[in-house]
Amino acid sequence: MPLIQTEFNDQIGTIIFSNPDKKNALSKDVLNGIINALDEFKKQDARAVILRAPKGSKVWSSGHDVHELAERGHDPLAYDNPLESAIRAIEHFPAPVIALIEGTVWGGACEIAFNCDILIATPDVTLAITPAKIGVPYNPSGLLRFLNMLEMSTVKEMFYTAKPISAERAERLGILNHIVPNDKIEDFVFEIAKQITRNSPLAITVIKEQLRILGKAHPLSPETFERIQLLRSEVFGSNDYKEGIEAFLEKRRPVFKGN
Ligand code: LCV
Repeated sequence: MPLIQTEFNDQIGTIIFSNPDKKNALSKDVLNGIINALDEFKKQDARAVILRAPKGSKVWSSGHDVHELAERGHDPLAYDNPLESAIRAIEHFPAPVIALIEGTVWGGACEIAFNCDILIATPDVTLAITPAKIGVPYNPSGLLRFLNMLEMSTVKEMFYTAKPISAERAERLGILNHIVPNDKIEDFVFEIAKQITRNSPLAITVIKEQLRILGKAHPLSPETFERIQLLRSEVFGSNDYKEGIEAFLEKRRPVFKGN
């Protein structure tokens, strides 16, 4: 199956990403494929986009491709990282992007899904935020994205434990817009997308951009930003970060020493 398949019907674009050997991990090729598909749909004036893994996936996505994470001493989630670029492509796409989620969602894939405009999932879905499991220092814009959706206490629990939360809890927290049975989710998502295409695309584009700007209205002084970056460099320069990746690749539990 190709990494990216696209469909375009009734002004609705569908992007099906897959990376079967790595549980749909978001490799740079998958991420660039999503970005290119969005560019194509923009040219076709898509009024809504559905982002999904292949039907029946047990793992929606296992997150960032760990093999591609930057080595120790380099920022694994820098501004130009393909994951960050794909997230911005979703945020800046002029029409709503709907995440159709089946299966488990891990790490950076949570951020991709959370940045979609509407999230619709099947009951078996779980969501896990995993940087602490790998020793990755998350980036400020990523943390802010989660803080825009969740209470601080929930963000802290999800980041500190790295444990998956259920679809039912995610809906209660406001992460998921709807939980729909597996045999009904495609029609349900397409119906919502069709409803969106019946409304004013210009109004929706401007409302989406206003919400993006207002959602980020957290002024940071340059000094504060620089301090955050220094803190992050202490992590991505650490032995723990190196150990987190090595442990994953060697399929063993990491032994973090806090340095
Ligand atoms: C590369 C993989 C991956 C993968 N990359 O199947 O958000 S952050 O900051 O944390 C960011 C850095 C990030 O997103 O990091 C990645 C976070 N993701 C995770 O922690 C999930 C890692 N994956 C898993 O826990 C398991 O693979 C799940 C539970 C998803 C599925 O388990 P299952 O037993 O069904 P395997 O673990 O056997 O995986 C099958 C193949 O996919 C590769 C994995 O290395 C294995 O490859 P081999 O067949 O060559 O051994 N794989 C899985 N996830 N993120 N490769």
